[in-house]
Amino acid sequence: MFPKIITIERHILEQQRMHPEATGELTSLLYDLALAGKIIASQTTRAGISDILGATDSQNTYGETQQKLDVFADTIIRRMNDHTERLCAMASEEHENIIPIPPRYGTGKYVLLYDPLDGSSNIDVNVSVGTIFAIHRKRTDGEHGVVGDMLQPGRDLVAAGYMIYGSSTMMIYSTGQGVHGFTLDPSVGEFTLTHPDLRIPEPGKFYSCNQGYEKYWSTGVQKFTKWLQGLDESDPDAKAFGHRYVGSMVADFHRNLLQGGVFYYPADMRKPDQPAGKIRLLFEAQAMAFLAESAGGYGSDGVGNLLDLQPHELHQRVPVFIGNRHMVERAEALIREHDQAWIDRYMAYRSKTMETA
Ligand code: P6P
Repeated sequence: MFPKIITIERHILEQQRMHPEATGELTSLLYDLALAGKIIASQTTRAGISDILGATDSQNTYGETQQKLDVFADTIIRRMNDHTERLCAMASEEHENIIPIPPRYGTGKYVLLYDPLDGSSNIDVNVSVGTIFAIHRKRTDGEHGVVGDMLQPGRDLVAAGYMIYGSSTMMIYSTGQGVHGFTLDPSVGEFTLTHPDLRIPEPGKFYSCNQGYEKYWSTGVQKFTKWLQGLDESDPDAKAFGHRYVGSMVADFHRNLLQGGVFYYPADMRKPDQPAGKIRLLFEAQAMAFLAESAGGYGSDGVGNLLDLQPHELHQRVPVFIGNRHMVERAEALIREHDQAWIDRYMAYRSKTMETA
């Protein structure tokens, strides 16, 4: 008897049937992203062979040097999606402004936000990297999308997910009806369903943070980090969690999704004028929080649910605590108890970005 093979196309179509109003555009958009993932994977898995390793002489909007694969991945996603008439605009972590659909092409009802190659600083050392994507419905008038179509809360996402280019190439996505994982079978060039209905295992097993920066974190986050190590004097019987940190958010999130755990990237107290840390709300955090919540977990900025944040700038940063709900809520409680000064600065930053919207 042949095993039942569910390709990503078949699965998305089955998901679509659960939405009678669906027109198939989202199905096709997700399929286009899967194809872009295959093409990107074809380069990331042979980066040392083709002349695609190393840095370009250009920088992105954050002043970070762009890796050749960053530019390649960004170009592939843009070109796979600019003519399909499913999108009315795109936004990329690698571009300061939104990417309009060229006038020669028609437009559609969705906007796509993406980080083309998250963790790209790891490429040259052969560590897993990934592509993160988020899809919103257009909400403004007019044919072409504008930045206001990008600035929507994660709660309103139509779909989100990532590709991870590691020991295998996988695509994980959710339309809010569970989280589903597909593994690329290179022999046939298809993503096939290998991880249906993923749920974050309880209790969490790992914590993921760049602990080298612990001395620069707020008191509440430092106490959270001690608790994770079983070193909280007020809870001497607390267990110690394993520590795993890759330095690619996609890879760290993926492990925690499959094995349970929390990923966090808090603000650096040395930079009081940057109370939101490093992670980008629209290109990294929203998608991961959407997936975490769809898999029974939770994503917070340390104060509240990341999905409820009303974004105000395309490249807005946000502190991130994402994974098992009990672990994330412990972080929130310790921050509430010890970090009022940071909370005040962070809330002022959030309302300031509201003013600039
Ligand atoms: P650090 C990659 O640049 C990224 O945005 C995330 O993928 C990753 O989790 C984080 O930055 C790593 O940052 O400061 O620990 O190198």
